[in-house]
Amino acid sequence: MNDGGQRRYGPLGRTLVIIPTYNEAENIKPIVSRVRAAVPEADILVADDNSPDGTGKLADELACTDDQVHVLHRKGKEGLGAAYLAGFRWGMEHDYGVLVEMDADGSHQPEELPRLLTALKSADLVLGSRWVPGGRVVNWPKSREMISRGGSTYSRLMLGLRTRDVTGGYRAFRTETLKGIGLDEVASQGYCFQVDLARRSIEAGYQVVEVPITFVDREVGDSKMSRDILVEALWRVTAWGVTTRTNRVLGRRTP
Ligand SMILES: Nc1nc2c(ncn2[C@@H]2O[C@H](COP(=O)(O)OP(=O)(O)OP(=O)(O)O)[C@@H](O)[C@H]2O)c(=O)[nH]1
Ligand SMILES: [Mg+2]
Repeated sequence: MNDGGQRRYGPLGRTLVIIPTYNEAENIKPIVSRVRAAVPEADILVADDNSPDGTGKLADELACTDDQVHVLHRKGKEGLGAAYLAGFRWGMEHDYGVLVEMDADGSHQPEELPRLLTALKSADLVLGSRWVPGGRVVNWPKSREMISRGGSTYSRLMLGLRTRDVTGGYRAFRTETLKGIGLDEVASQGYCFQVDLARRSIEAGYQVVEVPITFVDREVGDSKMSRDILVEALWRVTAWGVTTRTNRVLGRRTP
């Protein structure tokens, strides 16, 4: 927990990079090989939701020839949040000390992961951040940037957070942090899953730091961004904001 920077952090332990996939056939092999090259000591878990394009089968082929690559086959598309929760549980059962979130489409550059892991030596959660000095986005349409920046700003204001990039999905958690925030109560499915984990970690008093990243827009494959995902994010963040404020007024802690 955050005690004014006085806390001593234990060793990180083994790292598991969790990559959720839905129809990422063109991306899965390149991303796995980039992670293996950038952080050779880390293991990888591909959490595939039975992608119709055969991503799961391609991941199995990688796992057959590399015992640091694992595949979690899930029965169908249930959203990013559910895939990560299943991946986190798998990582906890297998005693990893660090659980990393990374997209399959190359937006989160594996070559930047060592910097996130170095920062985690003295933190509970490291957020790869597009909106701190040194962070940036490459090739993103202005409309997407506005949605993302707007989502972060709205979430920060509603939830009273100081974090600049609350919606980003390139993160490194100490496993203890995820155990401490109570994953059983996390119901968010789409992108607000990321806001949910960030606010829970901050509200629980964990040391959350942002490290600048260069986010690169996907070059191949289709986006899973949808109107439903945005609507879910908007109503959940608004509901959390109202609850947080009400609890502050009543002097209660937000669950
Ligand atoms: N297992 C699983 N993975 C998902 C699901 N939805 C998205 N993903 C994966 O989550 C990661 C992020 O999804 P993206 O579609 O890249 O979302 P985005 O970055 O906002 O959209 P883009 O603009 O297309 O990059 C990718 O690796 C997806 O394959 C899902 O329902 N299940
Ligand atoms: Mg993407």
